[in-house]
Amino acid sequence: MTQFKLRDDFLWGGATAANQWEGGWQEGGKGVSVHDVLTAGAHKVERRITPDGPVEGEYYPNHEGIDFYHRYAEDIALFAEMGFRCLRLSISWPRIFPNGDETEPNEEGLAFYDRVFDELNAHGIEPVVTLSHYETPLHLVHEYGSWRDRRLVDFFERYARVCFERYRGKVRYWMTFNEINTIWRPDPWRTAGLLYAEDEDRNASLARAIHHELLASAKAVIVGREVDPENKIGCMLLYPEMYPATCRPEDVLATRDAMRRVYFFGDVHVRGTYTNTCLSLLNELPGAVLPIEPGDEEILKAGVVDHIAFSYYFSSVESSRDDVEKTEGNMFMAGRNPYLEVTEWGWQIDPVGLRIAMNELYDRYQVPVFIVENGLGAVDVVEPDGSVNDDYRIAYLDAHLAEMVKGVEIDGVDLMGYTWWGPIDLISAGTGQMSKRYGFIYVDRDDEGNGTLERSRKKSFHHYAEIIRTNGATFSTR
Ligand code: BGP
Repeated sequence: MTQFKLRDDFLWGGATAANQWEGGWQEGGKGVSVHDVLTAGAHKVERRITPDGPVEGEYYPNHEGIDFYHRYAEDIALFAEMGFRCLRLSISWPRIFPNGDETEPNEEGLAFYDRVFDELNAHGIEPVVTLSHYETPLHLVHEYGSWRDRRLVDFFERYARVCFERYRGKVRYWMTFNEINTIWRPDPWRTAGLLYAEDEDRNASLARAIHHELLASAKAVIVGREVDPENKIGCMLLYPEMYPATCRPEDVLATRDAMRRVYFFGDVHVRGTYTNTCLSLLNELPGAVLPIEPGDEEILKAGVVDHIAFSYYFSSVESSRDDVEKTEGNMFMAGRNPYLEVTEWGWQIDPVGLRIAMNELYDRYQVPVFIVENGLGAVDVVEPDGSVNDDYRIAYLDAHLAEMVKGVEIDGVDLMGYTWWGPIDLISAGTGQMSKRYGFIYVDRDDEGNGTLERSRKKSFHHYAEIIRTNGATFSTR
């Protein structure tokens, strides 16, 4: 009998993104990113984009984030106290190439991440680095129309090479684009710097941007391997589990059709080619032509990833008819499932869906998978004694980990690790709020930017530390 178990080097940790926590938006020579022009939103309200640049009188929460730029040593010490084996973080592209199209990188930006990676390594924490987490330099949007333009492939390749060379030996785990499949959104600003003009042929632009991002991702993988064959480089998908609303075959088909938007990117990244799944989807979009040039197909083949990283927050229900009630979801609206509860932000809580998702990805691709985002955004109450008793966060974590361990111990999924989203409170990507808190560490800051930024441990901090210390033993099925 084969005994499946969590890897001995299972990567327990947390996940963050530069734009949501660093702050220092104009320090150290950093340029402006697409995230720096997103205003704060409100409860369940998306943020507005001021595409030409920050506007006087508006509040841009990412500009200061939670000031990780200055407080990284203190934050890393807290992660070390929890026993983190890894920390997922992103490099801000405009910190390294402020405009994106320079030929020489910004030394101050590079030096900042040297300090951060050195600090992590000194604590025995593996950096897990995303090269592009919603941080395209704004200049590339203005000058080139962002990923519509093929020149971005070269800019990204240059940026990736600089990072791989500079951090060789300090970083071994990499991801190219965060949630690359969110480009299907009607307004893929964060993911691809695209804001469609009214009269624009959207399908044509979308297909161009998709191909350019995939090419850039493959080139980065090729370069990363060339610089250091020890590098482990993955893609990163937003993975919503999807269920048919009923057992009507048409609903099952509608579910499969909706999942093509996820598998499109998994297929190219792992199989190195536009499969029938990808092409059948494009065929439904008049004008969507992939701008494939000679040599591109070889690049996609050579640049296949080592593993698949994914975010998992919610599941959705799909129907072939327009008869399913909708609720909020991460980046996309979801079909409401009457069997599930929702978070305060309307995201459906579905731990079993995580086990199903791991299995689906591993079945389909047979490369290791890595859960690099999962978490609960909730309003926390600070008690008069300063404590935060976030039992709801603990319950969410435990329920998901229990299913995750089943996915490994019973189903045999090869899982590299688990990084909780936002182990320290940070700016919400979707709403720009601070009050949508994910952290095990509380940060004193509100939605308007008031507060001391002081850090403190929530109840869940001690809980997660114990889980890591025992390598998830309480969830074992044996
Ligand atoms: C993912 C992003 C993260 C993060 C997370 C939670 O889509 O990769 O950057 O923000 O979702 O979403 P939110 O911050 O909107 O609650």
